Amino acid sequence: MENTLGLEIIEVVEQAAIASAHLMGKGDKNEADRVAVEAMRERMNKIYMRGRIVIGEGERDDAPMLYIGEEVGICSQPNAKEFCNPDELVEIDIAVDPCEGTNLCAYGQPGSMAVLAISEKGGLFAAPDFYMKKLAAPPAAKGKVDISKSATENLKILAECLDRGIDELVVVVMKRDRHNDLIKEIREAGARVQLISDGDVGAAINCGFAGTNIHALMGIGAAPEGVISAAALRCLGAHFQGQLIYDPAIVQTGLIGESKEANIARLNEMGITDPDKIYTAEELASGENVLFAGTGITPGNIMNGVRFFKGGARTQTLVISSQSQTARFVDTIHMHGQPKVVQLR
Ligand code: VTB
Repeated sequence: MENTLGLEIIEVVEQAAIASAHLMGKGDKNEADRVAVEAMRERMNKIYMRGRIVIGEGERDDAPMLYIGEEVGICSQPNAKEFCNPDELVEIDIAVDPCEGTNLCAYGQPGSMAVLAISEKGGLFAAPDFYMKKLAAPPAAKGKVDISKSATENLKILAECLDRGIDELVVVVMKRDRHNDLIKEIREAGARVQLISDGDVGAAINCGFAGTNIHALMGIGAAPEGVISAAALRCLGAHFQGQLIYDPAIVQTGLIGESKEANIARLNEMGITDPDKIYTAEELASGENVLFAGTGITPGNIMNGVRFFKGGARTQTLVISSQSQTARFVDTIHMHGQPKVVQLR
């Protein structure tokens, strides 16, 4: 799965990021998302693979492209019979978020990325469009911090694992009313809080690398993106746990319906019999081979955003692979114009 597919997957996220970056700062998040979806799908459909979207833009009826269940790859194309032998190809599951942090992109703020995770069939949890309580932490704290413990307890454990004072810890939390108590508790415990407006995938990934000065992600974000974060953190050997949130008393807006009972029924229908289950990174991204790829749209902590120049663009992509046990930063110059201009900036 790794070699040529890996390279092509890089181009998938690069193309999505370049498309969104054209709309960076234009104030239109839907358009920034739409162009990324289109670019991602177009590039994906040129890959000689049998891919299936398990996490995408939503249910088929709501999303015209990259909807859940959509078959992608050249073999899914109408004229494919002539040159594709599906029996020769492994089936691949794909989780995508073509423009993670659409607001960040639309308002020119740091931290938006085009991301995806792939695995062999069945290797990624098909998370429903619900919310998810998340806990991400560095490898040293893997399996030691626990989402069912209080933030205060987890900060003590984290400080021990990282051999530093609680006051030397930085916890990323999304700035939402639902997190007011959590933020207060983290501050009272002595740690520092980095509030972000959006984009918890990037924040989670930062926890997997030493030197980012981000030591944990806590709080509630979207569930599908939780799987993509889990894929990256699993490959990095870092800690990730997620628990679905279905109670509208906890998250009042957005993705979930207004009745707790109806939400539970919806989860049951999807085959989730224990809605309170706490999932580990290894359960959310359980495949033998898992690969994460993300290209910065706007600049982030560990990656640059897309930089345009006359006739081209330069991108930076992070590819993390469980198979080769590598985290690779890929720096690409895209030459669009004629005559070609290759600028090192
Ligand atoms: C967004 C987005 C995050 O969760 O906030 C979303 O910025 C859902 O939360 O990166 P809200 O409905 O409160 O905005 C993420 O998409 C990913 O978890």
